[in-house]
Amino acid sequence: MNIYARFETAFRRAPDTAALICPEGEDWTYARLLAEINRAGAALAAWGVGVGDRVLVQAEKTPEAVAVYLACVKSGAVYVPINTAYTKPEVEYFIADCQPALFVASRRFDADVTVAVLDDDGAGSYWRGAAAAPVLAVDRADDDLAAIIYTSGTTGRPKGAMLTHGNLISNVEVLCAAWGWREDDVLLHALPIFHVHGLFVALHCAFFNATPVILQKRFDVAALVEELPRATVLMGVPTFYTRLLNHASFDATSCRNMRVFISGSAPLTEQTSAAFEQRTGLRILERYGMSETLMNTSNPLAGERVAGTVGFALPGIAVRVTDDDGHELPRGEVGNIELRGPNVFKGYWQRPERTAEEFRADGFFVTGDLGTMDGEGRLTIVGRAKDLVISGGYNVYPKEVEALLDEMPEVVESAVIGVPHPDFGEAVVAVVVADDGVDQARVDRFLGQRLARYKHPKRVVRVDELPRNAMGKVQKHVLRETYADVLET
Ligand code: MLC
Ligand code: AMP
Repeated sequence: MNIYARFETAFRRAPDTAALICPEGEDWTYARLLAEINRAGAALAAWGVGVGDRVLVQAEKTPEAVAVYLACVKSGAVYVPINTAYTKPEVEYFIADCQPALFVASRRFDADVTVAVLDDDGAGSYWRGAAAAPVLAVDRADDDLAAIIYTSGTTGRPKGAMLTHGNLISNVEVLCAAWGWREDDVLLHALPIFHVHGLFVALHCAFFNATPVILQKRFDVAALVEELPRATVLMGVPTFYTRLLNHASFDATSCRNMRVFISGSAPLTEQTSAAFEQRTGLRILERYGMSETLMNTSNPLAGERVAGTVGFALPGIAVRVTDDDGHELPRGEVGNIELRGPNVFKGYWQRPERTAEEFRADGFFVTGDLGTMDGEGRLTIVGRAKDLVISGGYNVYPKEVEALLDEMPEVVESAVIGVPHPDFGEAVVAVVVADDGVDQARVDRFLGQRLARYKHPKRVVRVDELPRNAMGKVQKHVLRETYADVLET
């Protein structure tokens, strides 16, 4: 079934309920949202988007962008959201890879693809010729694609994880039950809507129940604290929680109506968890997910939430910890986290070999995360087999940054690592073998038009040589230890 049909059934039952509460603009009821989805659907049709066509979207977080997302899914198109921070060369890669029928952008974009400008009422605008006639949701099978979410691997460029209607439906059903979603819940939404956390976890839970969403354009801690009293649920990355704790007026009173604070996308430290509980009396509920699999495990809503763990496998999802041959390890041992279930994606867009490499013969997906499971089935993530930095919940692939640094004429070689950062949990540092002239400013200038800002090294360290093992491989763990303190200010 088309997941949108499930949303629409809920929306129709609650036409007068606030859907999107916009502190910086006009609020939309669910009746208004339905009308805007029809308008966006008509616009998609006018732009020639058909069933199965990819719609690439790099848009600011607005109610209109939400309507475009829902209209894409409704019309059977495949929604492909990308980070608003990406530079032109990064966007061009996604255009070439997913071959969209339409690129919906917040601003004008000069490329060899049809571009609809979302926030511009002039010529070339997204809404051109869009009559708001209602149309039915296009029938979709569970196995049909709803979205492609780009994520990088350990090698090469970003790969598109193909998520189906069945993946999305099964996950939102499981999450609404696990987190006890209520008719009177109000979601405070400060995450970006181009990743699974903000889009398929947060928005879907609210839309499935047609409950209100306070849609904040971006994360701003003061604005968040201001809105908290009228919310019941917040979903965030750990940086949200450390910033809340650093905000003087955040206390138990701000949380008086809060039912649950949920954290994910990056490790929540036990320290943050304890400090949060001490300040508010509430224990953050941590869960674990990925672009390829949506949500996999969660601490319980009722029952003990153990800090430092990501809880139990969600219903219907099998989680195991294995050795490198895929054999399940005894409880308590550390190994690869593998998963199987209706939440697991269909494969990487147009990369069957890469897809095959990441699945076991019995259908388990190898996540690249390392973990251990206790006797009760609680999972703890202890590290990553993949070379990946998670900074403030954004993934940065060292290979991508290294490849660009190595293009600098003054750089002989480079190694990019993640080191502890007080705000982002972990952040990017580049260790380079290079001429004297290479410093932070020079690197920033070089990467400027080529790489999204959040991927830029927060510190560039110049060395004479990189540590290598007997095989000649750069020993990143040595670098991580050596430079562990460089960002702890
Ligand atoms: C912003 N900057 C970052 C950064 N975010 N640097 C490193 N890591 C980050 N995460 C940099 C900008 O480039 C800029 O640099 C400066 O910080 C200020 O930018 P900003 O946009 O004003 O930052 P801010 O709004 O404070 O953003 C921080 C943040 C944001 C934590 C709110 O990063 C965020 O929303 N993160 C959530 C990401 C997310 O949704 N992840 C889910 C992935 S899904 P300069 O140099 O220009 O000053 C997933 C699966 C799952 O992982 O399990 O959920
Ligand atoms: P992404 O590819 O952006 O979807 O990021 C997914 C990765 O985020 C996972 O493979 C984990 O490494 C990490 N992740 C998600 N949730 C958690 C969590 N609660 N604790 C630690 N890491 C997490």
